[in-house]
Amino acid sequence: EDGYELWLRYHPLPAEQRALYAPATSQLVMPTPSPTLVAAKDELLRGLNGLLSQRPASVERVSASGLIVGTPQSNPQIARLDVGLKGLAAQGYVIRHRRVDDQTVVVIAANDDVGVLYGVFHFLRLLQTQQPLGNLNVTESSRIQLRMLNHWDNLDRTVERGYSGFSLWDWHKLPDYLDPRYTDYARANASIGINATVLTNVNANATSLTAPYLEKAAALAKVFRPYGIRVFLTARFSAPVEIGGLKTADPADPGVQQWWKDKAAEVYKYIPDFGGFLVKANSEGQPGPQDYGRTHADGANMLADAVKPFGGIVIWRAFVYSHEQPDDRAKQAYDEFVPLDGKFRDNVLVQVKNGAIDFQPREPFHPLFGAMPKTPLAMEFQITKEYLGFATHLVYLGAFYEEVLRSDTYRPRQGSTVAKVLDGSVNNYAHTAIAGVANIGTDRNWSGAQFEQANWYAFGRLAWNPMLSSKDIAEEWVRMTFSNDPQFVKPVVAMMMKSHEAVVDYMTPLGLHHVMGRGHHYGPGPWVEGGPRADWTSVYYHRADAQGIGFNRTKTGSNAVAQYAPPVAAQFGDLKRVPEQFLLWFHHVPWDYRTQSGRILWDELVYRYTRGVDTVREMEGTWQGLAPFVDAERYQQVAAFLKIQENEAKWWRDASIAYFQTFSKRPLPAGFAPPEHSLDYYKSLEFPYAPGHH
Ligand code: BDP
Repeated sequence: EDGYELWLRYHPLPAEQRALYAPATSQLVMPTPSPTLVAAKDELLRGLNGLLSQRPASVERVSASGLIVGTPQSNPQIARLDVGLKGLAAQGYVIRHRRVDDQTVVVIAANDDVGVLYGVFHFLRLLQTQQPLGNLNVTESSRIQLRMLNHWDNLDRTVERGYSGFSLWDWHKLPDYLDPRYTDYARANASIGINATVLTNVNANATSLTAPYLEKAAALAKVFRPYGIRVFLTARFSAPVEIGGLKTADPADPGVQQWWKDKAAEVYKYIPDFGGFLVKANSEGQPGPQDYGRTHADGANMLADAVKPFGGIVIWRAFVYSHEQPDDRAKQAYDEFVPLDGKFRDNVLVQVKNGAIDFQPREPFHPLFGAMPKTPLAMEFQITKEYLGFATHLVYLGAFYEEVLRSDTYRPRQGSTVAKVLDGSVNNYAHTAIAGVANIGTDRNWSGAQFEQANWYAFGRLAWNPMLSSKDIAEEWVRMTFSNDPQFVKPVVAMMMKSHEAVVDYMTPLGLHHVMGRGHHYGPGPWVEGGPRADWTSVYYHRADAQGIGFNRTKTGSNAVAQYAPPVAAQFGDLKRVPEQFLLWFHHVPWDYRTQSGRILWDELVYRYTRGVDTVREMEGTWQGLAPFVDAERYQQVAAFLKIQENEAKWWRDASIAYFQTFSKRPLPAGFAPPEHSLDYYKSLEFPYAPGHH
């Protein structure tokens, strides 16, 4: 097995389990008047055939136990049953036991076809994870309207920060050839409730908005449509100049406004259910409204007006930092966007990264969450592991997503978690969205590594319901992807759940951040300095000196803490109360500062770096014991990648200790091995062909 099947791995269940499930699925009442229902039925039959070797008889009325599936419109039997569809949100579904025609049946029902498809996937998941089917009573719907993937895919098929091969979108052969993989991609996403995809990189190419490329995008949209997935594109702000022949892209210029209106109309001719535009503007050299003295709101609103007549939306990214380099990059998005709250059109969302710097192994939640009550904010997580060891390091991000989603913004009051800001319950947002930067490419296993699939999976499940437990999600995924055997499930879930803390330990313990190799972000580079921008170096972020280490973001420093609600600011700003995981994020701390363990800061750093490496070794040991439960191909790949991770964790530890010791000038605590090589050796390592960097 190469992992291609993902978690939709419908391999035969054990005989006892089949014997339990087979009678419940002997007949099927499921008319399929729409492509989505056809897809749902195909999936159901494929799943039952694989899991149970069962092909239910398609009937109009049951004469034995079976399944009744559909909407009140598609299936007259569902119209007659009261299964509680009233008030269910769009794409929600129910799964219930009922007595129909004197038979016990399972009803999978929804108000819309996509809900039915989701219900089918849920039902199959119950079988795949070997759940009891007695008295099913499932009601599911999502408060997050847009659960979206952001592909950072270029038209030449390279993927920015992609570590799993090339882009799935074969632009050259589109629209004529539709790779069957597009359908499998759609199935996988639909199975976890993902309903939107941005096909193109945020560092956008205006060519994607020309007619030939719109035709190609339309062909993809057509494949995805039955699976409830809407297509979005990134919009390059200077497109009117680059492909429109205009002299300016100034959003106040009537000619520019008209150009975008015409362009939107053209896009909707190709893709009638087009979702809208995602825009990165005035960030890292991308063009934007500020080039013309206009604000982010001016730019977003112009595009919003263009897509409005067609029901489209604009997702404007808050990942901005300007050319003038102020004292602390962490403050810039907040400073630029909070004053614009209330100035955006009602079809604009602002998409905010989970933290204020940039997808670090761990960051405190972004202070914008909760701070823009009049502007729907979308979450941007990164699924691809740009700063976390690329695809080879086993890091389960579900645990980190959960940590962020459950963080309390205290805006406007205690209990206003990031999840509640996102789902609109705090500020009554009209639009809600969670986006993830995809880790998907042409590798047979889709994500570059078997365990990377878990991050795609966890992202989708948490976007559907941000209150789910990441541990439960990990367990589902392990059961579906590998095995239901408790002797396998338990240790693997435990390994996944400690993997995030491990990477934080060996890369960025105690709130360190942005200390990776320059540009590619692969491997340790705490010594990185100089170059075009101070805030693209490591020394800017860790600020190690003879006295101590860490970025002072308190009142006596950059005062970035003041961007949080007062109770949060008070906690983060207080050396005694700041959660230790963010210690050096917010404070410059003396080397001999006593940490909670009783160790001084320097010793604690060494301890954590070492603990990170030790955890990876434990993970390797765990995996070694599990060979009997996994096919050889997937077993070997995971084992080999864990070895890479171990070596690189040690590289991180040793290089970081060797470097920071030049400031702390302290010995390693007793019993801790010195770095294997000299600091010069680590500094000399270079990776000109590290993947994924533009
Ligand atoms: C950074 C990446 C860069 C992206 C940028 C973004 O290094 O490749 O273009 O974020 O999100 O993390 O726009």
